[in-house]
Amino acid sequence: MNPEVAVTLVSKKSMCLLTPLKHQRIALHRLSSSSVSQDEKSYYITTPIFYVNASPHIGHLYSAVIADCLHRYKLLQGFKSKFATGTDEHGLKIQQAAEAAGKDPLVFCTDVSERFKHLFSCCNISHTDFIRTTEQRHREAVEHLWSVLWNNGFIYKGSYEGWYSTPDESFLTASQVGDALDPSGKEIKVSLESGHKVEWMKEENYMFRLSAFRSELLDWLSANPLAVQPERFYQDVLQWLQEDLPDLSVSRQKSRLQWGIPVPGDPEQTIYVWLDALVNYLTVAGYPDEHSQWWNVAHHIIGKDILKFHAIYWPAFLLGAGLPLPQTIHVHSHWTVGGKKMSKSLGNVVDPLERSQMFTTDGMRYFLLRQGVPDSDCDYTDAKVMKLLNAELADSLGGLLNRCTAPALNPAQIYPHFCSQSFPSEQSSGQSRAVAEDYHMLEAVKNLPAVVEQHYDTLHVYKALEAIGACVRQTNGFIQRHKPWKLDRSDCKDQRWLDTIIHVSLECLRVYGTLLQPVVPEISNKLLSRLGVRPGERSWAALMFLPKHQGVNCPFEGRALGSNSGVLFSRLEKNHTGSQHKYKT
Ligand code: ME8
Repeated sequence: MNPEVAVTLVSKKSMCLLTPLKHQRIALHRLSSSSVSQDEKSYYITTPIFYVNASPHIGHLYSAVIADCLHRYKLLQGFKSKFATGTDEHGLKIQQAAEAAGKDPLVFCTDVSERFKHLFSCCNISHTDFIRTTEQRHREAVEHLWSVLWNNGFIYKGSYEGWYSTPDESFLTASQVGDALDPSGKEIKVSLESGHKVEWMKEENYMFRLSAFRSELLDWLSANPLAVQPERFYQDVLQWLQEDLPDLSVSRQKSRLQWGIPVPGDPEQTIYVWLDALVNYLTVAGYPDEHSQWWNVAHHIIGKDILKFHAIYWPAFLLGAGLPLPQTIHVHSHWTVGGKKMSKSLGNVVDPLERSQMFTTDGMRYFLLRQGVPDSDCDYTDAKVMKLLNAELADSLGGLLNRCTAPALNPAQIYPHFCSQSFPSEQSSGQSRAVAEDYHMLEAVKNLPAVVEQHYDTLHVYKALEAIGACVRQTNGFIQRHKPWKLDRSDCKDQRWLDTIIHVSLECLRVYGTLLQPVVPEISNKLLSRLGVRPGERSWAALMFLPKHQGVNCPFEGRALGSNSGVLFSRLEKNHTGSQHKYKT
């Protein structure tokens, strides 16, 4: 045990229960894996619940957009999907922020929580549940889980002495703490990971027997190599499990922390905010009532800053309560600004609401998912957003739609007929007008859904968008190569070839529009509506590309295009007004 964290056992009520419980837990594991097939078509995705001590920034929106993308993708695949987000409202940090604002804590929390809700609704975040930890249903879930852990012997009363970081609401060992100077030049101790100030604390409180779970956590990780993704974060967790794993303090004295859920049966103690917060995932699943339909298929999206809480503490709490573990913990890296972490004191916080008004909601969603890489941090600039959106959404994708639907090339405004002689399914001479590159393009677009699916599933959305972008460029190249505007419309062979070029290009656009729905729902809707693709024809199952090449009737052939509702994505222009950069579409 770490010498800085001295734990004195006051109650040993529980020690003898370990062996039978281990059997019970293993049995529960089996039960949960055998119920996977029954829940095959259910999916449950969560974001972290966000602290209400400050307004949302692009990092928060990023986590929500990733989860929203996955939720929409699963719905398109025919899953029943639950998507939870919300706000984390208890704890010392919130208590102090409310005090500083001179507000009643609940009023303060409601205020900031509403700002998150507003942002999410403006950005088309289609969560099915928004949880606040101050809700009664959550309190019941936390109290229940606490009682189960207590009854199972994993909570005991002890005394904690060690470092605590209020901004992180986290306990730290001596090796996680370093020296630093505060702005006035005073020597202070800080968390090496977050850089936040830490304080020495000594208190009698309740401890969770975290140390008892090391081998089970290792077993879980080795049996589930994809439980924590990407791989580098999985390795971090394994590394932490090699280090000291002291028992965890799971309550604070009420005299220090009033803003929280009291320990059941001991109102002089308040439950530790992280235990409280993590249970939100169970609350939304229905816990303590029937929850297995969702809990057995739970996937968490988190930032790298809260990995230890999710990949060590949370599974240990669940094991202690005999509950199944989450299927996947998807970890993403951070957005920085000017190479630095966003912070109020540096004045570099990027307001997501303002940016989504500047660049449009879909523009912002696209940028975050196209540029954000789970493995490494990414620096945000407005100039990058403008350049990317102009190139990929306005010019490449928007330009392609424009070309295929322009009255000059498509005067009848229909999904034209495909001519198999002009573009046979196998490359051949004869009357074929198609060349080798055209067949390469068809192959790429045909394989695209599988490629995108694989990248969405592993949350490498940027790779999916890269693959779609490459196909869009190929389709633009296809049109450029054959210059349909130069064909002689009075010649029926030329007319058939022109129709075929447009038909194939619209088929490509239909695939791109369908695959892009989870990322840019409004743009995709506009695109698919313009092509005349009906709402019931936009699912993954309806994604057969160019059916005419597979000897199947194409339901779109000859159908009228949808009405023209303007350009797909307007180019963004930079307006210099004083030192401010403004963007307009
Ligand atoms: O930690 N880049 O809440 P929080 C990308 N309440 N994502 C970022 C980010 C950045 N710069 N900054 C924050 C808490 N995030 C707890 C969570 S869950 C049971 C309790 C995102 O408001 C990222 O998902 O500090 C990170 O993990 C989360 O916001 C932290 O939000």
